[in-house]
Amino acid sequence: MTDDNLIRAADWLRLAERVCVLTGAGVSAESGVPTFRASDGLWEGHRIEDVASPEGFERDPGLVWNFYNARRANVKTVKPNPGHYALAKLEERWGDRFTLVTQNVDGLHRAAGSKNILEIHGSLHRTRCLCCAKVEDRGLEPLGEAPECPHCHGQLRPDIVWFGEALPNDIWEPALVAAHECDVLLVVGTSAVVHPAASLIPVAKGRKQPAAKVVEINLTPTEASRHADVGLYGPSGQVLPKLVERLG
Ligand code: BV8
Ligand code: ZN
Repeated sequence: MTDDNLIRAADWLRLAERVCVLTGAGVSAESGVPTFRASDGLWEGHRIEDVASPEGFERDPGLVWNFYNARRANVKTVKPNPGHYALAKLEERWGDRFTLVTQNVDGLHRAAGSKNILEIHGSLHRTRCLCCAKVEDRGLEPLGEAPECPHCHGQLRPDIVWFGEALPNDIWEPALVAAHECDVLLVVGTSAVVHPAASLIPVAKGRKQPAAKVVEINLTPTEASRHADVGLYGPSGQVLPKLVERLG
């Protein structure tokens, strides 16, 4: 990451009225949460359609609950890293004109103090009942292979958006607005492969003049890079604190 790219990004942020951030698994990598598409990716040993799709859950709910209980157990042992804390610090500067849209389900942004968070793919902490539809925050305790709803004894599923499922409107709409209205969009730690999350990036670029400035923070260029006005390449746990420091 070159200093003048950092300075450009900080200058754009300094002038920004509204800031939006889109994060992916890379922002939690330095906390010890495996990413999805790296060689040690999470999906290794599990086909997506078996563990992160409604069909897979229908076919073998026990396998899916084992997969999610293992992820809950992993996240229980980890802490936010300096990148999460830096984003919480940035939010203090803009308040409700700062929106953090995350694809992550690990809850680490909230643990680091971020407030205005849109968890567009749901959360490992929550379950949803297939019968009474009640959503509960169940922390990260193991829930066994066939947890029952405490209200109606119906079958529970993770409150997570699986492949082939629509994102919850009440979360996705505000994310679209935040991307459309922002002056700067930080795209942090995502391969920008999964849709519609990745479409937030061209949405920010496509809004009325002047188009938002897109800053990509990643280890390497990604699908997002072609929309980025600048790329800050390095571990987000190091780059984000440097950006906050530069902002002054
Ligand atoms: C939908 C919950 C329809 C699960 C997740 C073909 C083309 C385009 C789209 C599709 C297609 N075929 C199918 C689709 C649609 C599909 C999709 O996008 N598929 C992809 C794979 C092609 N999308 C869907 O199915 C969505 N729903 O389309 O519904 C519909 C519409 C209306 C009505 C009914 C139905 C639902 C998508 C949501 C799926 N759920 N998560 C779970 O988590 O258990 S997605 C999953 O991937 C995670 O949420 C994850 O966050 C997300 C994206 O991955 P990343 O976060 O980007 O992680 P990844 O490993 O890929 O990348 C990590 C990055 O970090 C890398 O770039 C790496 O370099 C970087 N990095 C690593 N370390 C660091 C770092 N950067 C900085 N610092 C570091 N230290
Ligand atoms: Zn129920």
